[in-house]
Amino acid sequence: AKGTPGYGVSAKVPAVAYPLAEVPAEIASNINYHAQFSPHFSPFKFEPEQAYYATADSVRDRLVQQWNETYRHFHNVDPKQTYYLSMEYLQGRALTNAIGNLDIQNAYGGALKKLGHALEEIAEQEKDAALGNGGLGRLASCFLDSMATLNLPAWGYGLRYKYGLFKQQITKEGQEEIAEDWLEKFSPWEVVRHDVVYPVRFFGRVEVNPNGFRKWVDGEVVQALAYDVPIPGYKTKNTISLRIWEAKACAGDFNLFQFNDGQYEAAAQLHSQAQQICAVLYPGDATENGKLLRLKQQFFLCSASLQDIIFRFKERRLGKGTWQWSEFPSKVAVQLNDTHPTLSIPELMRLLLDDEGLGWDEAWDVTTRTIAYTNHTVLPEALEKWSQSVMRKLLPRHMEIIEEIDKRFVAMICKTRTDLESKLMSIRILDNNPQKPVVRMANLCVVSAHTVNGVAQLHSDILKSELFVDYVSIWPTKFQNKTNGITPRRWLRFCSPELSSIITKWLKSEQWVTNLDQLTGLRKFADNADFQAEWASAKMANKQRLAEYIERVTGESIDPHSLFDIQVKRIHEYKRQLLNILGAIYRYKKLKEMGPKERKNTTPRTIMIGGKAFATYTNAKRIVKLVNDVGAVVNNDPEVSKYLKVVFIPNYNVSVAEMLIPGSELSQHISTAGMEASGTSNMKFALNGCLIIGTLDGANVEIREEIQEENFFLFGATADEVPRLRKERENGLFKPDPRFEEAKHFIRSGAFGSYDYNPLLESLEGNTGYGRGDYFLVGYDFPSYMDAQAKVDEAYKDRKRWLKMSILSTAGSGKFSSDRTISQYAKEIWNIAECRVP
Ligand code: GL9
Repeated sequence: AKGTPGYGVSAKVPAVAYPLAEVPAEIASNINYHAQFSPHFSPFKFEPEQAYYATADSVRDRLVQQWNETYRHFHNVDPKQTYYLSMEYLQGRALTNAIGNLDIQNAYGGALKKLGHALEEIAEQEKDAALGNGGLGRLASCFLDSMATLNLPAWGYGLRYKYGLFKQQITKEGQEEIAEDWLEKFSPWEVVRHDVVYPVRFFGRVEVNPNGFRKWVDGEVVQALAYDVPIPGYKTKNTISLRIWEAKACAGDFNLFQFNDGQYEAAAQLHSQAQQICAVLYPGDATENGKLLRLKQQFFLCSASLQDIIFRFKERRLGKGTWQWSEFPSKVAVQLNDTHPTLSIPELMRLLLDDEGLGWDEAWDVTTRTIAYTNHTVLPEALEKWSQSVMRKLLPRHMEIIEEIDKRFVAMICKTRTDLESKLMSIRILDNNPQKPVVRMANLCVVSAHTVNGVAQLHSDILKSELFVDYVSIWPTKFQNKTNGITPRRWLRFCSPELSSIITKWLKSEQWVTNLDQLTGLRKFADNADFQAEWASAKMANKQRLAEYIERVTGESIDPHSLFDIQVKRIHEYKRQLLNILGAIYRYKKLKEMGPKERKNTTPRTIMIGGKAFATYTNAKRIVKLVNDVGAVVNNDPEVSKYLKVVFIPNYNVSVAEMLIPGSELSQHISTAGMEASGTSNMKFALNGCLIIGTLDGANVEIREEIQEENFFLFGATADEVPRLRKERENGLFKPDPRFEEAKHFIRSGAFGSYDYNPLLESLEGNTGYGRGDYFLVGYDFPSYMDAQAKVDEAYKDRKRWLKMSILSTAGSGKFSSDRTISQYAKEIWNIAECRVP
């Protein structure tokens, strides 16, 4: 399976710079041009929707120019380049981001005004590109933004799912999932490359020729067709690519004979099979998903991307005299975003062994020097394991290669590390348990990658001391930490222009946008009354915008003077939305018991919770239902609703986050310690001057260090206490706090309706849920959580103190820029350097 001649750079194509419209009048005419000549709609309509598409087309023209220049420059310089392989990207909207990064807000804002539209209003027309589930996918998108902004020769590979993450609707029953076809009309942000097509094979058999060479033949072959999405850097020409693959049948696969015979479905069978591959994003939320189709998707990404990478490597060697495969790792770095693209390892081996004719040792050397692996979770159910028989059927040659890697690893241990022989059962790649023989993908990654990293210091420490402890003794220098980060462009500069302009004004420079450490310069103004007043008014403007949004989508009117308390993330028992809502229930009960005078002395709060539950995760869906039921009672209680509101925010996604986060004052990051690898929304909230109530988990630990402990509301057991507490819990040694019992009892009394919440409550008791009774220690952490919440209420009463804490949160967030994270990957893992387009 050789790559067809693809995206070559022909000397015949001159590098012409077409003049771009600069002033609003010219831009307006360019937008008009697109409305007329990119005929997506009838010509005489120019409603916000048409205006959006025409504006996007106009902005895309500018991107394409920079993008081609970037590609040409990389091609000529031929630097070492990184390829980020990820099954998920959560790009969100592109228009505001592109306009912001190109620094053309004023020009486009002015142009649209001339055409009778407001930029903000037409930007709302864009559907989120939601080709991911949560933090892992959003991280990949933040990374692309930083790679482009840092002028790194790097780009992303992914899949072009037709249906991205489902749309969440809240009904009386709770969450309902609705398929979301983000390409329903089309996306103006992708360019199809009809000349970039690679064959990807499935099934078939291994043929051995007389001189012992092995070759994968027969089976079915589908075509991978490239779509490129431009990723502009901030205030730089560099514009990199996110290349997403679509699966297509081969032209000859349509059976005209069958069609003419009236067998229409059979005739198109191969076409519809191919289409299935990229039809849906698996809505997995850190759960193992043993679907054959999922394995097909993973291989499809790996095979197409590696063929493309090899094609480009060869293309750039052409005309440079002789070259050798051993140079490949000095030109190519491949980063695996979790184990989902692990098949890159055997696929690169196969391409080198069977197609390029390398010997095992040479191929292994090239592969292991090329590939690096990031682990994103320690949840056992999320560690991918594939059935050996499924793998052998779908990918017979890869299974052979994996067996050989496993065999050589075992031999190496038996020869050099007899002390580890007793551990072989758990550290080798194949689990040959006759009941259920599987391939352990994380083990394959650790054995094959030159670097393995976790995503926050605590998480990386846990990898080294628990999950991968035995490998550390074999390869002590393989393991690293790369604490996650977020892009300050999308997550502050563009989503909160009010706060951004105050920061720029007081720092007397806008350099913080690309050098986020400069935010520490705000520390000296934390007590300054003028600065505080400006800060408070920007936060208030954002709260008002958020309140309007909430009213629009939920019908609930909330008081912008109440404390805005937000928890938004995927719904999962380990993230403990249940702890939050039990706290809210207790608060409600106490407010009911108070007299009017006492109530007046409390801190009014609006608790907002949002997030999607995996469709088959019953307890997560029950939590969604409970939050909604509690809201229905509390918000309609005339005695209490002035002091407490509980709102479920439907359909949480990237663009909703861009609205919520700037308006937040307190956010909850309250996972059971040791379970949240990093978290990234914690960073977004802190950056926006939102205080955190949280456990010592994931990146919370480092955020608390950076913003100083007195500005962080800490509670809960620590990661090293958790195993002992679980044991005690199992042995009946746990004595629940009466407040916890009271909250649960209140639900059971039917205060929030007749829905049967017993299964959910029982997961906090006895020996149910995960089989081990309150595995997530909600009961254990409840009292310290409530105490921390009481401190929040007190702190909020003191305006000056709260504002100071808010300012210090932003000021201490510099470390959490994805620019810092990506610079570290570039230096410490990829060994790549800047390649700036002149
Ligand atoms: C995750 C971790 O759970 C998060 O703690 C981490 O911040 C991100 C990014 O490193 O990765 N791993 C994982 O499988 N998901 C994460 O969010 N899940 C989803 O993306 C749904």
